[in-house]
Amino acid sequence: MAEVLIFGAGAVGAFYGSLIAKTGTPVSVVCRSNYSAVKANGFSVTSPQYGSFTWTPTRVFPSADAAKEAKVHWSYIVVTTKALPDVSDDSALLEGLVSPGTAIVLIQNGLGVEDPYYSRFPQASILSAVTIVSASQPSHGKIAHNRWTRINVGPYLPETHSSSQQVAISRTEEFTGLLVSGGVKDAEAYTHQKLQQVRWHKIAINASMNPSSVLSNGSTNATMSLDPDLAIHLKGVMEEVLTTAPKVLGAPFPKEFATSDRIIRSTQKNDSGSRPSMWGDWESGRPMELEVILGNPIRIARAKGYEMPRMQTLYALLKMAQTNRDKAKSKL
Ligand SMILES: NC(=O)c1ccc[n+]([C@@H]2O[C@H](COP(=O)([O-])OP(=O)(O)OC[C@H]3O[C@@H](n4cnc5c(N)ncnc54)[C@H](OP(=O)(O)O)[C@@H]3O)[C@@H](O)[C@H]2O)c1
Ligand SMILES: *[C@@H]1O[C@H](CO)[C@@H](O)[C@H](O)[C@H]1NC(C)=O
Ligand SMILES: *[C@@H]1O[C@H](CO)[C@@H](O)[C@H](O)[C@H]1NC(C)=O
Ligand SMILES: *[C@@H]1O[C@H](CO)[C@@H](O)[C@H](O)[C@H]1NC(C)=O
Ligand SMILES: *[C@@H]1O[C@H](CO)[C@@H](O)[C@H](O)[C@H]1NC(C)=O
Ligand SMILES: CC(=O)N[C@H]1CO[C@H](CO)[C@@H](O)[C@@H]1O
Repeated sequence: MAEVLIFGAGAVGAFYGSLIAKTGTPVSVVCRSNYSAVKANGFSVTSPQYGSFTWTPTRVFPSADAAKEAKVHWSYIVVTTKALPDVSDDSALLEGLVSPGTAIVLIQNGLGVEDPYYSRFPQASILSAVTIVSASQPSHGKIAHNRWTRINVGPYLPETHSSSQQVAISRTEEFTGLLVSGGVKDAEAYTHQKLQQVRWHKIAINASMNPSSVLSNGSTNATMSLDPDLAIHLKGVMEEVLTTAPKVLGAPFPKEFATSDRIIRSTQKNDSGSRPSMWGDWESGRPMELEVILGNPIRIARAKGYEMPRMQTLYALLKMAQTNRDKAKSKL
């Protein structure tokens, strides 16, 4: 039977892990700060869709090294840490866990998250997943699913000559099938190309809203999109990404993907007071996912000869704000 390991069982990892476990598949987890709580009591999940339930993972490990000692053959290693390549290369921690037949699934935001895994584990199938779920872990082991479950999974196949293409495609379908059987009705398998288009399209939203909220000291989505000057700025960033991505990927976006005007209009209408999660990271002194949301898109486009000056401005300002914040913190 397939054995699944969730690496970094926070909000997203524990949520999807708990649903895959509903299929009867053994699902184990690597935790960190929440290890003792999860080891003792498992996860308790609350969800408007799935109700309240407790999930006891098959095995709970305090670290990747501890998971290695269990000597399990993992069919899937699902990576749900925050993608912080400037802080740590999490792919290195999977050395010794990946064996022949292991597929690595990345459920993370941003661009370029697959590359470290793809380079380090050339034999493994790399699956790339994007989700719009809204979930959090308000205290250790307590997972609050707020809304949405949509998740798209695609094989990561940047080189068309790769001989293991077919394997990665069938593993994508198999993994998506696990999610669907676990109750995630809107899990869907995409091609490599369409999944990368989804990643770029999400960058248009996250790279415009997230840094702008932090740099304007915590504005909500609705406040920003209703302010005449900020609305011009948001649209400018979105357009920059939405016109650059098709050139980088060599194909136009599918017609059904929202335009910048549609995104801004729907944000204006939703005055629920919500802010991008990057604001929460900023306020609580945690590292922000700056590199995968801003730095990597800028560098990937630049390597193909395209500049995104608005993105570059946001990136430079926010990175220095983070550096200064951390310097001030370390003096305390
Ligand atoms: N939450 C959402 O609604 C949402 C929606 C869409 C996409 N995403 C994306 O999904 C990804 C995961 O986000 P999340 O909200 O689930 O983050 P999260 O709650 O912070 O979960 C990440 C977990 O990984 C653990 N971890 C990190 N490094 C580890 C290591 N070396 N060994 C063991 N455990 C480790 C963290 O432990 P610590 O507690 O010790 O840090 C934490 O429990 C991100 O890329 C995010 O942008 C999230
Ligand atoms: C606010 O924007 C961020 C995108 O960066 C998103 O995560 C969040 O869901 C948005 N909230 C609403 C209500 O649109
Ligand atoms: C930023 O907002 C916080 C509240 O979220 C407030 O305490 C702080 O004074 C503000 N900083 C500036 C520079 O306005
Ligand atoms: C608006 O945001 C709230 C909370 O952030 C959410 O519950 C609701 O579904 C959103 N409405 C729309 C139309 O996106
Ligand atoms: C990016 O936006 C999505 C909504 O489109 C949201 O779920 C996610 O949390 C955002 N990521 C960050 C790091 O803010
Ligand atoms: C580092 C950290 O936050 N550890 C916590 C893990 O969870 C237990 C139980 O909730 C806490 O007591 C620890 O402080």
